[in-house]
Amino acid sequence: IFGGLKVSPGAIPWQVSLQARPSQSSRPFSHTCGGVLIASCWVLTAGHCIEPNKERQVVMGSLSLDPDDPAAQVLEVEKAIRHENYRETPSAVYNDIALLKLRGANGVCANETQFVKTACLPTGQLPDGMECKISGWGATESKQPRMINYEHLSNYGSSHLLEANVLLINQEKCNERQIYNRVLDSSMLCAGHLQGGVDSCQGDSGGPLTCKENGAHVVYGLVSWGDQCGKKNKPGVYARVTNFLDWINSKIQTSP
Ligand code: 4AZ
Repeated sequence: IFGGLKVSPGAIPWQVSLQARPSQSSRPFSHTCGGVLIASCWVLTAGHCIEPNKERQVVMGSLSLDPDDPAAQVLEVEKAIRHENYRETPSAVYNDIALLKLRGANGVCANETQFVKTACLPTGQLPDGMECKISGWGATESKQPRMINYEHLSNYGSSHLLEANVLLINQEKCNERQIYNRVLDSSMLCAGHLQGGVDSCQGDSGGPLTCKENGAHVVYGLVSWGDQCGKKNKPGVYARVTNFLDWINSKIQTSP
């Protein structure tokens, strides 16, 4: 997170860290993406966070990702479901959404605590200009590396969960020539500050953009892509969760 502040304990209890390692490896898991807990056994993340042939786990309840944190809950990922129309081009990432089913027993995976809670799904579109919140362990404005090596995240990403407030940006405005020049479709939305400085960044992908809808925190977007981070006229682009409500419900309902 560019231009962010440290999150207080329990303030973003639906934030998870998606961690991966090569299949059949004994290497440690390392943070690769954010995610959002939407039910005890289900996490929403970005489609581009799902690489093949990885073993995955999620960590929740901990701001520092320290496995010795007594509030941390570590859960195995039983399966990862990427959207069937996920597509990456040099200019954009389309339908950038995936569901992770966590391993548990009798429909219980994550345990609700002061530090672990689900976020709600949105029910409709929210107004342009609304203030919403992003969070993650990704790259910050300081020490911007040329490339991020997640095996050494603490060198480049944030070792503490960070948050920032961003504004929802009008879709037509964000598709203007000087911003994203017509590459945005209905699977995306823009949020940020057109003057620059406050933004999501690499390592925040898949994590939440939450807004208040009728008093409830709803996951309105998932960190997806952007032209670098914190640049003027290059706001963050988020997967537009309202576009995928039927997809989410159908996957959760039909999963054995
Ligand atoms: C990335 O590379 C990335 N400023 C994520 C978010 C943004 C840019 C890049 C948005 O994962």
